[in-house]
Amino acid sequence: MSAETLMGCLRTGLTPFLGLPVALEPCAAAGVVLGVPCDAGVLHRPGARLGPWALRAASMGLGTRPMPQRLREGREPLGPAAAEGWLDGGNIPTLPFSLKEALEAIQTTVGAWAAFGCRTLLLGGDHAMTLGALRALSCHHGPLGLLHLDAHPDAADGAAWGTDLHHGTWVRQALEDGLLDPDRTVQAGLRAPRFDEDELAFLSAAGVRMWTPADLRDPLLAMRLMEDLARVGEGPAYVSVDLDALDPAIVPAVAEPVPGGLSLAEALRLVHATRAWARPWVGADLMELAPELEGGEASARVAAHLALHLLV
Ligand SMILES: [Mn+2]
Repeated sequence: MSAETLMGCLRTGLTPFLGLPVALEPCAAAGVVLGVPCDAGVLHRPGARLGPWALRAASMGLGTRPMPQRLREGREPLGPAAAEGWLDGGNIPTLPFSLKEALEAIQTTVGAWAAFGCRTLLLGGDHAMTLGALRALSCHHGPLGLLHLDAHPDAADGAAWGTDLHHGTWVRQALEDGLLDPDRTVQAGLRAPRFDEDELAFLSAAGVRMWTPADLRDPLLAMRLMEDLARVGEGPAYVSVDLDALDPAIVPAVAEPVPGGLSLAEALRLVHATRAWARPWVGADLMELAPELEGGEASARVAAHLALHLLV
């Protein structure tokens, strides 16, 4: 965000994400940021419906060029600005009462922007909402590769709650419906205790690569993870970030915090690896920020920084 843009935001009182120009009707652009103010899929601690406002507020006044990881004798100039040519498309009009209708609205809106060649970044919203974007983008691009950062594998079936639509099921749904290419699907940050082995068995059988935070700290395993990650980008790909992938010490305001998560540096290492992909990701999201829970503002700031690095 330039100083001029910041002044403009202060003057109008409006806070588009990173100060981007606002365009509520789909049109041609490099990409579009869309809020998803719905958490109808949350099991325990709701509040992610307010995520888009917190994420936009946390992006106020951020510079547009993330610092490089190293500054070597002035030879490491700042890279290109993040979100160059992007728009803030406002929030997708999701009804707060119906998960099914919310998913339809997301699919329609994301599909309309994708038809103009726009990449999309969703600001969640709970993680069930990702399914709407995957439905829309797989229509345009075919089965998608997936980099999925999360404490949970999100591959439950309908058995536990009597419905296969909630924020813990979307990966299974997407795989079963052929929206994802399982050979190019990688999950990292997994660590939540399990009730049973069902989800992991399903994902293993599908061929999904699953990695824990501890794996990232083992040089050999981290190298294999990076090889898996490189394969994700061999075709059109999606990057989905459940903010609970990060450690609750830095991101406590999520529905299901699990201790022992990724540091920001570790999450950024994974995000930076996507820049080596042959083509940029076609869609991404930052999900599950529930800003009314304890630590909301600090959590939102971490999320805004992640977004900045994603958008370079
Ligand atoms: Mn999730």
